[in-house]
Amino acid sequence: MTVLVTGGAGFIGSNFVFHMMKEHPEYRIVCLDALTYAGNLSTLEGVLDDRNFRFVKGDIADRDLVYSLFDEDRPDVVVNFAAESHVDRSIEDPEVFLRTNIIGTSVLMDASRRCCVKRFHQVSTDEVYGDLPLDRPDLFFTEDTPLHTSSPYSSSKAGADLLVLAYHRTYGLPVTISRCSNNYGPYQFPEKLIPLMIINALSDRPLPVYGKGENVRDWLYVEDHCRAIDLIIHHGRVGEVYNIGGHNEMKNIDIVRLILRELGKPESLITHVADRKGHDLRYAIDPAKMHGELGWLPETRFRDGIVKTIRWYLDNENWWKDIVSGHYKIVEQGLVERCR
Ligand code: NAD
Ligand code: TDX
Repeated sequence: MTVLVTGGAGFIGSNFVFHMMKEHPEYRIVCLDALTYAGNLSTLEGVLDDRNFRFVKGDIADRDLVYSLFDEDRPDVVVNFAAESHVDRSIEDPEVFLRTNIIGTSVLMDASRRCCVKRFHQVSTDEVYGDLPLDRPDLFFTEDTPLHTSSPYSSSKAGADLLVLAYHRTYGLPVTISRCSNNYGPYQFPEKLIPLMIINALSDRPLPVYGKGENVRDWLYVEDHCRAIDLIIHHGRVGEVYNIGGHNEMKNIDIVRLILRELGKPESLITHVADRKGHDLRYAIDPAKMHGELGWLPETRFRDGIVKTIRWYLDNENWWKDIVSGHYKIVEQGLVERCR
């Protein structure tokens, strides 16, 4: 079995590569990643020489490259993590989000049709449902919640989701989609809330909280997300959407305070800054379908996961310091050469 993992040099994709190589050592894993600012090949250094692993640097929207990769590697399953993933960047400059997240997904699906892949799995997000009000804790996103996006990022992900379902209906492509809540854990790029706050706190720099910090996210430890996708590609029903998340709702300000407490740093580092434009208020997933059909439940409670995550950033200073200094892009060329 050959699994093509796109975006495998990013946060969730790399954790998924490690998960699959551990759980399915007989599978061949091919990783296609453009190594944008968010891709870090050093993350995958430990598996680059594994004979069941291949890394290819390339853009999912590059049709010639994608077709020749499919012709060479004949993937059975495609799991598409590759995306522009940061909401704030999409507000500054939407275009690359449309190209990667929508056009890139369609190119991958065209290649998947040509090669008759057995499953095309699209990694989507709960942000396609828009947001929920803060004063209605009884409301959750289900798979039937209408798409109602707020940012260029979430709109591009919703556009991709619609295309994926259209390829299923029109061409019979065997697709599944997962819509997950906010992930946290090792190897998350330090532009996202949790790693940014940990790193700024460690460096005694201000912690920029948007607005009052009252916005709520439903946090999932990344390994729980990887386990869920593994289950969906093996046992999920073709044409279906699965919500992944697990009643771990937290206000941003409470997370920031918790991180400061764990690191023994003062709350005076918190700096309230201008709110994000169009800032979604609350995300909360109802994971009943994942649980009922596939027996999945999150295993890591937020309290344990955040402590593990903080410990990981403390123990892996070189990983994030290389990103902060830009050194990770200097060592990248040598690593890419090693993969040829
Ligand atoms: P990330 O930004 O850490 O990684 C994205 C990876 O995709 C990077 O390695 C990057 O180099 C690669 N990439 C970007 N454009 C590419 C292109 N054109 N061709 C090939 N590779 C390209 O993102 P992440 O947080 O790991 O998210 C992975 C996926 O999961 C995304 O599709 C995202 O929408 C989705 N998701 C993320 C979260 C979250 O909390 N991080 C939650 C739900 C869903
Ligand atoms: O500096 C910050 N200050 C702050 O208050 C940053 C970076 C964020 N925030 C707030 C905005 C959000 O309410 O923290 C919350 C989380 O922000 P992000 O880490 O940027 O995540 P979010 O916008 O919720 O989107 C994430 O979850 C869904 C991922 O980045 C997406 O890829 C995923 O689809």
